[in-house]
Amino acid sequence: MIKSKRWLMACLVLASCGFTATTSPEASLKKVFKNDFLMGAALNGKQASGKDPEATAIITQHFNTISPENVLKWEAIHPQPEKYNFGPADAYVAFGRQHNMFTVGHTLVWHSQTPDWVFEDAHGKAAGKALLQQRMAEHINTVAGRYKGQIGGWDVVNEALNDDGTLRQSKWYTIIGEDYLAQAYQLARKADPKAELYYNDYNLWKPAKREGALRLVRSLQAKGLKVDGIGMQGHWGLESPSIAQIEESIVAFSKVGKVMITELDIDVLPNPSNRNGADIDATFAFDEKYNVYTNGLPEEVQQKLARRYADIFALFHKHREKIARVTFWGVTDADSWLNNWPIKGRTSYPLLFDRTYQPKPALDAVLKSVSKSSSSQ
Ligand code: 9MR
Repeated sequence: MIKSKRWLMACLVLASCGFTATTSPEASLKKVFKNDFLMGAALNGKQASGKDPEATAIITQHFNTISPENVLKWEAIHPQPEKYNFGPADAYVAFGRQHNMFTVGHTLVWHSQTPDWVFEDAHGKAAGKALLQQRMAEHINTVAGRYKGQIGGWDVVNEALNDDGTLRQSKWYTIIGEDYLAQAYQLARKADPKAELYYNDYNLWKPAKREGALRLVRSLQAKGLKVDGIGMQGHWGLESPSIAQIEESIVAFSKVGKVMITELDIDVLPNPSNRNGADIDATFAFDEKYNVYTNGLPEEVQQKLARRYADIFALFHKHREKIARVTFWGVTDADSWLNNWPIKGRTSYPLLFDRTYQPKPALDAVLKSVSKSSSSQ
């Protein structure tokens, strides 16, 4: 392959020619990390139903765990009070069984992607506490019960915290009160006693939110509830959070249970408001100046992304005894939610495979990060 002048310049600056986009055909993330943690990806509906054969090839070569990007969310599986739409979720679970993968459930109780009717009574007024509790119970019993023994672990409650560590004033909270959290874990345990039960959130590297998550999980465990671990969503940037900030949370969370890096992707696009995390409501109007790589990612940015992934995976490998699973939020760049957040219609590059299913230098970086971490110890 003929390298561009820009690439050569980048090599000179880096004093090395960096990571390459070609990896050996046998290279496999799940094999490289087989003694360390599970490696996973979130699947969209098309992938979960096996209708994206090129994605299936990547998934089966590299991953041994899957998460459902959307098919198990309330609005998708339970759109109306009496109507469940199990088809796509059944296909997802069948995909996991067919390929012998640890199959994650995401998510039972969340403030987002939950239809309005859940929080309303028959007259369209705010539902009372008893009605909402009854709905939560019916939903968890039905969904977690249906996949009992097939889903290995559930994100029981997703994103219950504000960034300052206090509890989010979601409708769950305002109608039921703080107790909705304990009830959700109790119901999930009853519906599938053997499934692992997690708490999952974004921005958990922030010290106040880290403390909030620890307080929450410890308080549930103190009530005798089963919470097996914390999922740290990895919606991170090229520079932030720092490796030290991520590390502090991994170490802190390992004291209360398993640590999982869920929803990993690295956003390389400019950030209109220094936003971070994954607050779905924090969106901006489209502006071309924030959509800077429509014709491909410049080589120096590819290399920067690869180095960022190398540093992150060296950290994960260093803490491999604490980390149970690392899951990317998507398979290829074309699938990523970051094409539409925080601005709709952008061309994003957050994952290890490009829009044509080809490996990026970032894949090479992750595959090589094990030796980097081992040699630095
Ligand atoms: O990736 C998901 C995207 O397709 C959906 O439109 C979006 C809607 O809420 O949810 C995305 O996934 C979110 C995940 O469920 C929870 N953490 C933040 C993720 C990114 O928004």
